[in-house]
Amino acid sequence: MRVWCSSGSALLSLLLMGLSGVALAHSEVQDLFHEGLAGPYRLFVTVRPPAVIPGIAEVRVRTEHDDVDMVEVVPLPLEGAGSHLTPAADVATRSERDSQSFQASLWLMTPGAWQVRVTAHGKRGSHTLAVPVRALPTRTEAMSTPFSALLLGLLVLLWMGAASVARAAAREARLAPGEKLSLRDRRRGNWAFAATALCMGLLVWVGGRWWREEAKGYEAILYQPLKLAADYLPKVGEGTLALRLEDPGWLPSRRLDDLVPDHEHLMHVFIVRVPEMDRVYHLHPEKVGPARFERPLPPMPAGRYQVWAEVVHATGMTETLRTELLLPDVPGEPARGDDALGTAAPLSQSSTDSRTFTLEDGARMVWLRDEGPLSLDAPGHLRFRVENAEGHPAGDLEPYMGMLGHAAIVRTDREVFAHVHPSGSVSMAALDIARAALEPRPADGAPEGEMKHAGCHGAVTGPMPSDVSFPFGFSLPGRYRLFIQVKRHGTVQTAVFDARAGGRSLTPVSEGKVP
Ligand SMILES: [Cu+2]
Repeated sequence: MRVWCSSGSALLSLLLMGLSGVALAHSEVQDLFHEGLAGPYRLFVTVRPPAVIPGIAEVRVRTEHDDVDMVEVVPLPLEGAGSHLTPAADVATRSERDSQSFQASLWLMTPGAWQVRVTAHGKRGSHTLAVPVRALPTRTEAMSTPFSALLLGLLVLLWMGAASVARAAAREARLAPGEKLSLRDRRRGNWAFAATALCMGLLVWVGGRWWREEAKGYEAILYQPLKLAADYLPKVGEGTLALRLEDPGWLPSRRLDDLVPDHEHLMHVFIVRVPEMDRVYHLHPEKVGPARFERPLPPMPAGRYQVWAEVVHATGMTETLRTELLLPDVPGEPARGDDALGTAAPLSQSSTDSRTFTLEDGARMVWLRDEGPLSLDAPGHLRFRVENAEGHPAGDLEPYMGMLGHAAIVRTDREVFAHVHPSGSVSMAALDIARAALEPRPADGAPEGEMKHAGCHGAVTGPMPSDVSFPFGFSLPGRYRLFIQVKRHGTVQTAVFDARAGGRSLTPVSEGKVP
Protein backbone atom coordinates (compact mmCIF):
# COMPACT_ATOMS: atom_id res chain seq x y z
CA MET A 1 0.00 0.00 0.00
CA ARG A 2 2.91 2.34 0.78
CA VAL A 3 4.34 1.83 -2.69
CA TRP A 4 0.91 2.26 -4.21
CA CYS A 5 0.51 5.73 -2.74
CA SER A 6 3.99 7.10 -3.18
CA SER A 7 5.39 5.88 -6.44
CA GLY A 8 4.62 7.03 -9.95
CA SER A 9 5.11 3.54 -11.34
CA ALA A 10 2.34 2.24 -9.13
CA LEU A 11 0.07 4.97 -10.45
CA LEU A 12 1.02 3.88 -13.94
CA SER A 13 0.08 0.26 -13.19
CA LEU A 14 -3.22 1.51 -11.85
CA LEU A 15 -3.76 3.31 -15.12
CA LEU A 16 -2.86 0.21 -17.08
CA MET A 17 -5.42 -1.74 -15.08
CA GLY A 18 -7.93 0.87 -16.16
CA LEU A 19 -7.09 0.28 -19.79
CA SER A 20 -7.46 -3.49 -19.56
CA GLY A 21 -10.90 -3.11 -17.94
CA VAL A 22 -10.42 -6.12 -15.65
CA ALA A 23 -9.74 -6.11 -11.95
CA LEU A 24 -9.69 -8.92 -9.47
CA ALA A 25 -12.00 -8.35 -6.57
CA HIS A 26 -13.90 -10.13 -3.85
CA SER A 27 -17.03 -11.90 -5.08
CA GLU A 28 -19.81 -13.80 -3.39
CA VAL A 29 -19.11 -17.20 -1.89
CA GLN A 30 -21.41 -19.40 0.14
CA ASP A 31 -20.14 -19.86 3.70
CA LEU A 32 -19.29 -23.27 5.15
CA PHE A 33 -20.64 -24.45 8.48
CA HIS A 34 -19.59 -27.16 10.86
CA GLU A 35 -20.71 -27.92 14.37
CA GLY A 36 -18.80 -30.51 16.30
CA LEU A 37 -16.84 -31.41 19.39
CA ALA A 38 -13.28 -30.37 20.19
CA GLY A 39 -12.86 -32.68 23.19
CA PRO A 40 -15.52 -31.50 25.66
CA TYR A 41 -16.14 -28.20 23.85
CA ARG A 42 -18.97 -27.91 21.35
CA LEU A 43 -17.92 -25.48 18.62
CA PHE A 44 -19.93 -23.89 15.80
CA VAL A 45 -17.45 -22.93 13.09
CA THR A 46 -18.29 -20.71 10.12
CA VAL A 47 -15.74 -20.30 7.33
CA ARG A 48 -16.10 -17.84 4.48
CA PRO A 49 -13.59 -19.06 1.88
CA PRO A 50 -11.94 -16.45 -0.35
CA ALA A 51 -13.11 -16.11 -3.97
CA VAL A 52 -9.58 -15.26 -5.07
CA ILE A 53 -6.59 -17.51 -4.27
CA PRO A 54 -4.23 -16.66 -2.59
CA GLY A 55 -6.86 -15.04 -0.43
CA ILE A 56 -8.17 -14.61 3.08
CA ALA A 57 -10.66 -16.97 4.69
CA GLU A 58 -12.77 -15.46 7.45
CA VAL A 59 -13.27 -17.87 10.35
CA ARG A 60 -15.85 -17.43 13.10
CA VAL A 61 -16.05 -19.78 16.06
CA ARG A 62 -18.82 -19.84 18.66
CA THR A 63 -18.47 -22.02 21.75
CA GLU A 64 -21.50 -23.46 23.48
CA HIS A 65 -20.07 -22.94 26.97
CA ASP A 66 -18.37 -19.96 28.57
CA ASP A 67 -15.26 -21.75 29.85
CA VAL A 68 -13.15 -21.32 26.73
CA ASP A 69 -10.35 -18.82 27.37
CA MET A 70 -8.69 -18.76 23.99
CA VAL A 71 -9.27 -20.07 20.46
CA GLU A 72 -6.46 -20.67 17.98
CA VAL A 73 -6.91 -21.36 14.26
CA VAL A 74 -4.51 -22.58 11.61
CA PRO A 75 -4.96 -23.56 7.93
CA LEU A 76 -3.38 -26.76 6.59
CA PRO A 77 -3.69 -28.76 3.37
CA LEU A 78 -6.35 -31.42 4.00
CA GLU A 79 -4.02 -34.29 3.18
CA GLY A 80 -0.53 -35.05 1.90
CA ALA A 81 2.80 -34.07 3.44
CA GLY A 82 1.66 -30.52 4.23
CA SER A 83 -1.14 -31.77 6.45
CA HIS A 84 1.38 -32.81 9.12
CA LEU A 85 3.45 -29.64 9.10
CA THR A 86 1.48 -27.33 11.32
CA PRO A 87 2.56 -23.69 11.09
CA ALA A 88 2.17 -21.34 14.06
CA ALA A 89 -1.51 -20.84 14.82
CA ASP A 90 -3.26 -17.46 14.91
CA VAL A 91 -5.08 -16.44 18.06
CA ALA A 92 -8.70 -15.62 17.23
CA THR A 93 -10.07 -12.33 18.55
CA ARG A 94 -12.86 -12.59 21.09
CA SER A 95 -15.96 -10.62 20.15
CA GLU A 96 -16.74 -7.60 22.32
CA ARG A 97 -20.49 -8.16 22.07
CA ASP A 98 -20.50 -11.92 22.59
CA SER A 99 -17.79 -13.39 24.82
CA GLN A 100 -18.37 -16.89 23.39
CA SER A 101 -17.60 -15.79 19.81
CA PHE A 102 -14.16 -15.60 18.24
CA GLN A 103 -13.00 -14.39 14.85
CA ALA A 104 -9.85 -14.78 12.73
CA SER A 105 -8.59 -14.26 9.17
CA LEU A 106 -6.40 -16.88 7.51
CA TRP A 107 -4.47 -16.89 4.25
CA LEU A 108 -5.13 -19.81 1.89
CA MET A 109 -2.27 -19.87 -0.60
CA THR A 110 -3.15 -22.49 -3.23
CA PRO A 111 -6.40 -23.85 -4.73
CA GLY A 112 -7.62 -27.23 -3.47
CA ALA A 113 -8.76 -29.01 -0.35
CA TRP A 114 -7.73 -27.34 2.92
CA GLN A 115 -8.66 -27.71 6.53
CA VAL A 116 -8.89 -25.19 9.32
CA ARG A 117 -7.84 -26.58 12.69
CA VAL A 118 -9.57 -24.87 15.56
CA THR A 119 -8.08 -25.36 19.03
CA ALA A 120 -10.06 -24.34 22.10
CA HIS A 121 -8.09 -23.70 25.29
CA GLY A 122 -9.96 -23.61 28.60
CA LYS A 123 -10.45 -25.07 32.05
CA ARG A 124 -11.10 -28.48 30.54
CA GLY A 125 -7.82 -28.54 28.62
CA SER A 126 -6.87 -27.81 25.00
CA HIS A 127 -8.75 -29.66 22.28
CA THR A 128 -8.79 -29.44 18.49
CA LEU A 129 -11.45 -29.73 15.79
CA ALA A 130 -10.65 -29.91 12.05
CA VAL A 131 -12.98 -28.35 9.47
CA PRO A 132 -12.47 -29.10 5.76
CA VAL A 133 -12.54 -26.03 3.51
CA ARG A 134 -12.43 -25.75 -0.26
CA ALA A 135 -10.19 -23.02 -1.63
CA LEU A 136 -11.32 -22.23 -5.15
CA PRO A 137 -10.60 -19.16 -7.24
CA THR A 138 -14.09 -18.59 -8.60
CA ARG A 139 -14.29 -15.23 -10.24
CA THR A 140 -12.71 -12.14 -11.68
CA GLU A 141 -14.74 -9.00 -11.66
CA ALA A 142 -15.03 -6.19 -14.17
CA MET A 143 -14.03 -2.72 -13.07
CA SER A 144 -16.88 -0.29 -12.46
CA THR A 145 -17.46 2.41 -15.09
CA PRO A 146 -16.91 5.41 -12.75
CA PHE A 147 -13.61 3.93 -11.57
CA SER A 148 -12.53 3.27 -15.17
CA ALA A 149 -13.44 6.87 -16.09
CA LEU A 150 -11.47 8.22 -13.13
CA LEU A 151 -8.41 6.18 -14.07
CA LEU A 152 -8.69 7.20 -17.72
CA GLY A 153 -8.80 10.88 -16.66
CA LEU A 154 -5.70 10.39 -14.50
CA LEU A 155 -3.97 8.62 -17.37
CA VAL A 156 -4.55 11.54 -19.74
CA LEU A 157 -3.37 13.98 -17.07
CA LEU A 158 -0.18 12.01 -16.43
CA TRP A 159 0.44 11.54 -20.15
CA MET A 160 0.04 15.21 -21.04
CA GLY A 161 1.91 16.29 -17.92
CA ALA A 162 4.97 14.17 -18.74
CA ALA A 163 5.01 15.34 -22.37
CA SER A 164 4.70 19.01 -21.29
CA VAL A 165 7.54 18.68 -18.80
CA ALA A 166 9.73 17.21 -21.58
CA ARG A 167 8.76 20.07 -23.94
CA ALA A 168 9.54 22.76 -21.39
CA ALA A 169 12.88 21.14 -20.56
CA ALA A 170 13.95 20.82 -24.20
CA ARG A 171 12.82 24.37 -25.04
CA GLU A 172 13.94 26.45 -22.11
CA ALA A 173 16.50 24.57 -20.02
CA ARG A 174 19.49 26.14 -21.74
CA LEU A 175 18.10 29.70 -22.08
CA ALA A 176 19.74 32.50 -20.13
CA PRO A 177 17.41 34.54 -17.89
CA GLY A 178 15.41 37.01 -20.00
CA GLU A 179 16.43 35.40 -23.31
CA LYS A 180 13.62 35.03 -25.90
CA LEU A 181 12.65 31.66 -27.46
CA SER A 182 13.98 31.15 -30.97
CA LEU A 183 12.07 29.21 -33.64
CA ARG A 184 14.63 26.43 -33.20
CA ASP A 185 13.95 26.23 -29.47
CA ARG A 186 10.23 25.96 -30.14
CA ARG A 187 10.76 23.19 -32.70
CA ARG A 188 13.03 21.29 -30.32
CA GLY A 189 10.37 21.59 -27.64
CA ASN A 190 7.65 20.26 -29.94
CA TRP A 191 9.81 17.33 -30.97
CA ALA A 192 10.46 16.48 -27.32
CA PHE A 193 6.73 16.71 -26.62
CA ALA A 194 5.88 14.34 -29.46
CA ALA A 195 8.67 11.89 -28.62
CA THR A 196 7.69 11.75 -24.95
CA ALA A 197 4.00 11.31 -25.75
CA LEU A 198 4.91 8.47 -28.10
CA CYS A 199 7.16 6.79 -25.52
CA MET A 200 4.44 7.06 -22.92
CA GLY A 201 1.94 5.58 -25.38
CA LEU A 202 4.31 2.69 -26.01
CA LEU A 203 4.73 2.15 -22.28
CA VAL A 204 0.97 2.10 -21.74
CA TRP A 205 0.52 -0.32 -24.61
CA VAL A 206 3.22 -2.71 -23.32
CA GLY A 207 1.82 -2.43 -19.81
CA GLY A 208 -1.72 -3.10 -21.05
CA ARG A 209 -0.52 -6.23 -22.80
CA TRP A 210 1.32 -7.40 -19.69
CA TRP A 211 -1.77 -6.83 -17.58
CA ARG A 212 -4.02 -8.71 -20.00
CA GLU A 213 -1.59 -11.63 -19.94
CA GLU A 214 -1.71 -11.63 -16.13
CA ALA A 215 -5.51 -11.56 -16.19
CA LYS A 216 -5.59 -14.39 -18.72
CA GLY A 217 -3.19 -16.41 -16.58
CA TYR A 218 -5.45 -15.94 -13.60
CA GLU A 219 -8.56 -16.84 -15.58
CA ALA A 220 -6.89 -20.11 -16.56
CA ILE A 221 -6.72 -21.15 -12.92
CA LEU A 222 -10.33 -20.16 -12.19
CA TYR A 223 -12.14 -23.16 -10.82
CA GLN A 224 -14.04 -25.21 -13.39
CA PRO A 225 -16.19 -27.96 -11.88
CA LEU A 226 -16.28 -31.36 -13.52
CA LYS A 227 -18.75 -31.34 -16.39
CA LEU A 228 -21.85 -33.43 -15.92
CA ALA A 229 -23.83 -34.90 -18.82
CA ALA A 230 -27.25 -36.39 -18.00
CA ASP A 231 -29.16 -38.71 -20.31
CA TYR A 232 -32.45 -40.51 -20.02
CA LEU A 233 -32.39 -44.15 -21.12
CA PRO A 234 -36.05 -45.12 -21.70
CA LYS A 235 -35.16 -48.63 -22.82
CA VAL A 236 -33.46 -49.67 -19.62
CA GLY A 237 -36.09 -50.93 -17.17
CA GLU A 238 -38.86 -48.41 -16.61
CA GLY A 239 -36.47 -45.54 -17.35
CA THR A 240 -32.92 -44.95 -16.18
CA LEU A 241 -30.82 -41.89 -15.52
CA ALA A 242 -27.31 -42.05 -17.00
CA LEU A 243 -24.67 -39.58 -15.83
CA ARG A 244 -21.23 -39.01 -17.30
CA LEU A 245 -18.42 -36.95 -15.77
CA GLU A 246 -15.91 -35.05 -17.88
CA ASP A 247 -12.84 -33.15 -16.77
CA PRO A 248 -12.61 -29.74 -18.48
CA GLY A 249 -8.95 -29.69 -17.40
CA TRP A 250 -8.45 -27.36 -14.50
CA LEU A 251 -5.93 -28.79 -12.08
CA PRO A 252 -3.76 -31.47 -13.71
CA SER A 253 -3.88 -33.37 -10.41
CA ARG A 254 -7.67 -33.78 -10.51
CA ARG A 255 -8.82 -37.27 -11.37
CA LEU A 256 -12.12 -38.91 -12.29
CA ASP A 257 -11.32 -42.33 -10.84
CA ASP A 258 -10.59 -41.31 -7.26
CA LEU A 259 -14.10 -40.69 -5.93
CA VAL A 260 -14.77 -41.86 -2.38
CA PRO A 261 -18.11 -42.59 -0.71
CA ASP A 262 -19.71 -39.74 1.21
CA HIS A 263 -22.29 -40.90 3.70
CA GLU A 264 -22.36 -44.33 2.10
CA HIS A 265 -22.66 -43.36 -1.57
CA LEU A 266 -20.19 -42.36 -4.29
CA MET A 267 -22.66 -39.86 -5.66
CA HIS A 268 -25.63 -37.98 -4.23
CA VAL A 269 -27.97 -36.52 -6.79
CA PHE A 270 -30.76 -34.02 -6.20
CA ILE A 271 -33.13 -33.59 -9.10
CA VAL A 272 -35.64 -30.74 -8.89
CA ARG A 273 -38.33 -29.95 -11.47
CA VAL A 274 -37.93 -26.37 -12.68
CA PRO A 275 -38.97 -23.66 -12.67
CA GLU A 276 -41.68 -24.50 -10.11
CA MET A 277 -39.55 -26.77 -7.86
CA ASP A 278 -42.64 -28.85 -7.09
CA ARG A 279 -40.88 -32.22 -7.30
CA VAL A 280 -37.63 -33.32 -5.70
CA TYR A 281 -35.75 -36.60 -6.06
CA HIS A 282 -32.73 -37.58 -3.96
CA LEU A 283 -31.04 -40.48 -5.77
CA HIS A 284 -27.78 -42.36 -5.46
CA PRO A 285 -26.50 -43.46 -8.88
CA GLU A 286 -24.08 -46.36 -8.97
CA LYS A 287 -20.84 -46.54 -10.87
CA VAL A 288 -21.22 -48.54 -14.10
CA GLY A 289 -17.91 -47.64 -15.75
CA PRO A 290 -15.12 -45.09 -15.69
CA ALA A 291 -16.78 -41.76 -14.80
CA ARG A 292 -20.21 -43.22 -15.63
CA PHE A 293 -23.10 -43.61 -13.22
CA GLU A 294 -26.63 -44.96 -13.61
CA ARG A 295 -29.78 -45.21 -11.53
CA PRO A 296 -33.32 -46.41 -12.31
CA LEU A 297 -35.70 -43.47 -11.99
CA PRO A 298 -38.86 -43.47 -9.88
CA PRO A 299 -42.09 -42.44 -11.65
CA MET A 300 -41.62 -38.81 -12.74
CA PRO A 301 -43.87 -36.39 -14.62
CA ALA A 302 -42.58 -34.91 -17.87
CA GLY A 303 -40.69 -31.65 -17.55
CA ARG A 304 -37.43 -29.82 -17.25
CA TYR A 305 -35.28 -30.80 -14.29
CA GLN A 306 -32.23 -29.30 -12.64
CA VAL A 307 -29.69 -31.91 -11.58
CA TRP A 308 -27.10 -31.39 -8.83
CA ALA A 309 -24.61 -34.20 -8.28
CA GLU A 310 -22.23 -34.24 -5.34
CA VAL A 311 -18.96 -36.15 -5.38
CA VAL A 312 -15.87 -36.22 -3.17
CA HIS A 313 -12.36 -36.95 -4.43
CA ALA A 314 -9.88 -38.99 -2.40
CA THR A 315 -8.08 -35.71 -1.74
CA GLY A 316 -11.13 -34.56 0.22
CA MET A 317 -12.00 -32.08 -2.54
CA THR A 318 -15.78 -31.92 -2.86
CA GLU A 319 -17.55 -30.87 -6.02
CA THR A 320 -21.16 -30.03 -6.78
CA LEU A 321 -21.84 -30.57 -10.47
CA ARG A 322 -24.94 -29.37 -12.24
CA THR A 323 -26.79 -29.86 -15.45
CA GLU A 324 -30.32 -29.83 -16.83
CA LEU A 325 -32.39 -32.75 -18.02
CA LEU A 326 -35.54 -32.88 -20.13
CA LEU A 327 -37.74 -35.85 -19.30
CA PRO A 328 -40.88 -37.33 -20.87
CA ASP A 329 -43.34 -39.03 -18.52
CA VAL A 330 -41.19 -41.65 -16.81
CA PRO A 331 -43.05 -44.87 -15.85
CA GLY A 332 -40.25 -45.58 -13.35
CA GLU A 333 -39.87 -48.05 -10.53
CA PRO A 334 -40.64 -47.41 -6.87
CA ALA A 335 -37.69 -45.66 -5.20
CA ARG A 336 -35.41 -48.15 -3.47
CA GLY A 337 -32.55 -48.12 -1.01
CA ASP A 338 -31.76 -44.62 0.20
CA ASP A 339 -33.52 -42.99 -2.76
CA ALA A 340 -36.37 -40.68 -1.82
CA LEU A 341 -38.75 -38.22 -3.41
CA GLY A 342 -41.04 -35.41 -2.40
CA THR A 343 -43.69 -33.11 -3.78
CA ALA A 344 -44.66 -29.55 -2.90
CA ALA A 345 -46.80 -26.67 -4.09
CA PRO A 346 -45.36 -24.86 -7.13
CA LEU A 347 -43.20 -21.86 -6.24
CA SER A 348 -45.57 -19.47 -8.01
CA GLN A 349 -48.42 -20.51 -5.71
CA SER A 350 -46.61 -20.62 -2.42
CA SER A 351 -45.73 -18.03 0.17
CA THR A 352 -42.10 -17.06 0.73
CA ASP A 353 -42.62 -17.69 4.42
CA SER A 354 -43.86 -21.19 5.20
CA ARG A 355 -43.58 -22.87 8.59
CA THR A 356 -45.51 -26.15 8.47
CA PHE A 357 -45.60 -28.97 5.98
CA THR A 358 -47.84 -32.02 5.98
CA LEU A 359 -45.76 -35.12 5.35
CA GLU A 360 -46.93 -37.92 3.09
CA ASP A 361 -47.61 -40.16 6.10
CA GLY A 362 -50.00 -37.63 7.66
CA ALA A 363 -47.63 -36.24 10.32
CA ARG A 364 -46.40 -32.71 9.96
CA MET A 365 -43.08 -30.98 10.13
CA VAL A 366 -42.83 -27.57 11.78
CA TRP A 367 -40.00 -25.14 11.12
CA LEU A 368 -39.19 -23.55 14.49
CA ARG A 369 -38.20 -20.09 13.36
CA ASP A 370 -38.71 -16.40 14.03
CA GLU A 371 -41.11 -14.15 12.17
CA GLY A 372 -40.04 -12.35 9.02
CA PRO A 373 -37.29 -12.91 6.48
CA LEU A 374 -34.14 -14.71 7.52
CA SER A 375 -31.19 -12.52 8.44
CA LEU A 376 -28.13 -12.60 6.24
CA ASP A 377 -24.79 -13.47 7.80
CA ALA A 378 -26.37 -14.72 11.00
CA PRO A 379 -25.26 -18.36 11.30
CA GLY A 380 -27.42 -20.45 13.58
CA HIS A 381 -29.54 -23.58 13.63
CA LEU A 382 -32.41 -24.29 11.26
CA ARG A 383 -34.67 -26.34 13.56
CA PHE A 384 -37.49 -28.62 12.52
CA ARG A 385 -39.90 -30.68 14.63
CA VAL A 386 -41.97 -33.63 13.50
CA GLU A 387 -45.40 -33.78 15.15
CA ASN A 388 -47.86 -36.66 14.93
CA ALA A 389 -51.49 -36.28 13.86
CA GLU A 390 -52.43 -35.24 17.43
CA GLY A 391 -49.91 -32.40 17.36
CA HIS A 392 -47.47 -34.02 19.82
CA PRO A 393 -43.73 -34.36 19.12
CA ALA A 394 -43.46 -37.63 17.23
CA GLY A 395 -40.29 -38.98 18.88
CA ASP A 396 -39.68 -41.52 16.14
CA LEU A 397 -36.94 -40.15 13.87
CA GLU A 398 -34.57 -42.82 12.61
CA PRO A 399 -31.12 -42.34 11.09
CA TYR A 400 -31.26 -41.83 7.32
CA MET A 401 -27.85 -42.63 5.81
CA GLY A 402 -26.40 -42.36 9.29
CA MET A 403 -27.88 -38.97 10.12
CA LEU A 404 -31.00 -37.59 11.66
CA GLY A 405 -31.78 -35.47 8.65
CA HIS A 406 -30.61 -34.24 5.29
CA ALA A 407 -31.39 -30.80 3.94
CA ALA A 408 -31.03 -29.48 0.40
CA ILE A 409 -31.19 -25.70 0.45
CA VAL A 410 -31.67 -24.18 -2.99
CA ARG A 411 -32.00 -20.57 -4.05
CA THR A 412 -34.85 -20.34 -6.53
CA ASP A 413 -32.58 -18.95 -9.27
CA ARG A 414 -30.67 -22.24 -8.77
CA GLU A 415 -27.35 -20.40 -8.34
CA VAL A 416 -26.98 -21.51 -4.72
CA PHE A 417 -27.20 -25.13 -3.61
CA ALA A 418 -26.21 -26.51 -0.22
CA HIS A 419 -26.52 -30.06 1.09
CA VAL A 420 -26.59 -29.75 4.86
CA HIS A 421 -26.57 -32.23 7.75
CA PRO A 422 -26.90 -31.91 11.51
CA SER A 423 -23.12 -31.44 11.57
CA GLY A 424 -23.18 -28.66 8.98
CA SER A 425 -22.57 -28.09 5.29
CA VAL A 426 -19.09 -29.58 5.04
CA SER A 427 -18.82 -32.97 3.34
CA MET A 428 -18.84 -35.99 5.65
CA ALA A 429 -16.09 -37.69 3.63
CA ALA A 430 -13.84 -34.62 3.80
CA LEU A 431 -14.60 -34.36 7.51
CA ASP A 432 -13.47 -37.95 8.01
CA ILE A 433 -10.19 -37.20 6.20
CA ALA A 434 -9.63 -34.10 8.32
CA ARG A 435 -10.42 -36.01 11.49
CA ALA A 436 -8.25 -39.02 10.60
CA ALA A 437 -5.08 -36.99 11.09
CA LEU A 438 -6.28 -35.79 14.50
CA GLU A 439 -7.63 -38.99 16.01
CA PRO A 440 -6.41 -42.58 16.15
CA ARG A 441 -8.29 -44.69 13.61
CA PRO A 442 -11.04 -46.96 15.00
CA ALA A 443 -9.70 -50.42 15.82
CA ASP A 444 -10.48 -53.26 13.39
CA GLY A 445 -13.96 -54.54 13.99
CA ALA A 446 -15.24 -51.23 15.37
CA PRO A 447 -18.72 -50.52 14.11
CA GLU A 448 -18.56 -48.63 10.82
CA GLY A 449 -21.19 -47.18 8.54
CA GLU A 450 -24.39 -46.09 10.15
CA MET A 451 -23.27 -46.33 13.75
CA LYS A 452 -20.02 -44.58 13.00
CA HIS A 453 -21.91 -41.75 11.38
CA ALA A 454 -24.45 -41.70 14.14
CA GLY A 455 -21.72 -41.27 16.70
CA CYS A 456 -19.54 -38.86 14.81
CA HIS A 457 -21.77 -36.65 12.79
CA GLY A 458 -24.19 -35.17 15.25
CA ALA A 459 -26.87 -37.86 15.29
CA VAL A 460 -28.18 -39.58 18.36
CA THR A 461 -28.06 -42.42 20.79
CA GLY A 462 -30.86 -43.23 23.25
CA PRO A 463 -34.56 -42.51 22.65
CA MET A 464 -35.44 -41.38 19.14
CA PRO A 465 -35.94 -37.64 18.88
CA SER A 466 -38.60 -35.43 17.26
CA ASP A 467 -36.36 -32.51 16.34
CA VAL A 468 -33.62 -32.15 13.80
CA SER A 469 -31.45 -29.07 13.39
CA PHE A 470 -28.96 -27.95 10.79
CA PRO A 471 -26.13 -25.46 11.43
CA PHE A 472 -26.47 -23.01 8.59
CA GLY A 473 -26.54 -19.36 7.65
CA PHE A 474 -27.70 -17.52 4.57
CA SER A 475 -24.81 -15.49 3.21
CA LEU A 476 -26.42 -14.61 -0.12
CA PRO A 477 -29.80 -12.83 -0.37
CA GLY A 478 -32.73 -14.25 -2.30
CA ARG A 479 -35.66 -16.60 -2.19
CA TYR A 480 -34.89 -20.13 -1.04
CA ARG A 481 -36.66 -23.48 -1.06
CA LEU A 482 -35.61 -25.98 1.62
CA PHE A 483 -36.08 -29.72 1.17
CA ILE A 484 -35.83 -31.41 4.56
CA GLN A 485 -35.63 -35.21 4.66
CA VAL A 486 -36.09 -37.44 7.69
CA LYS A 487 -36.79 -41.15 8.12
CA ARG A 488 -39.75 -42.53 10.13
CA HIS A 489 -40.84 -46.16 10.34
CA GLY A 490 -38.38 -47.09 7.58
CA THR A 491 -39.67 -44.52 5.08
CA VAL A 492 -38.02 -41.27 4.07
CA GLN A 493 -40.31 -38.26 4.35
CA THR A 494 -39.59 -35.01 2.54
CA ALA A 495 -40.82 -31.65 3.82
CA VAL A 496 -40.58 -28.48 1.75
CA PHE A 497 -40.33 -24.93 3.12
CA ASP A 498 -39.92 -21.52 1.54
CA ALA A 499 -38.09 -18.53 2.93
CA ARG A 500 -36.55 -15.28 1.92
CA ALA A 501 -33.11 -14.32 3.13
CA GLY A 502 -32.48 -10.58 3.35
CA GLY A 503 -35.05 -8.18 1.85
CA ARG A 504 -38.54 -7.70 3.20
CA SER A 505 -41.13 -9.37 0.95
CA LEU A 506 -43.35 -11.94 2.63
CA THR A 507 -45.97 -12.08 -0.11
CA PRO A 508 -46.07 -14.80 -2.73
CA VAL A 509 -43.59 -14.10 -5.49
CA SER A 510 -44.32 -15.19 -9.02
CA GLU A 511 -41.69 -17.08 -10.97
CA GLY A 512 -40.79 -14.07 -13.11
CA LYS A 513 -39.69 -12.10 -10.09
CA VAL A 514 -37.68 -14.66 -8.16
CA PRO A 515 -35.41 -14.57 -6.33
CU1 LIG B 1 -27.09 -35.95 2.97
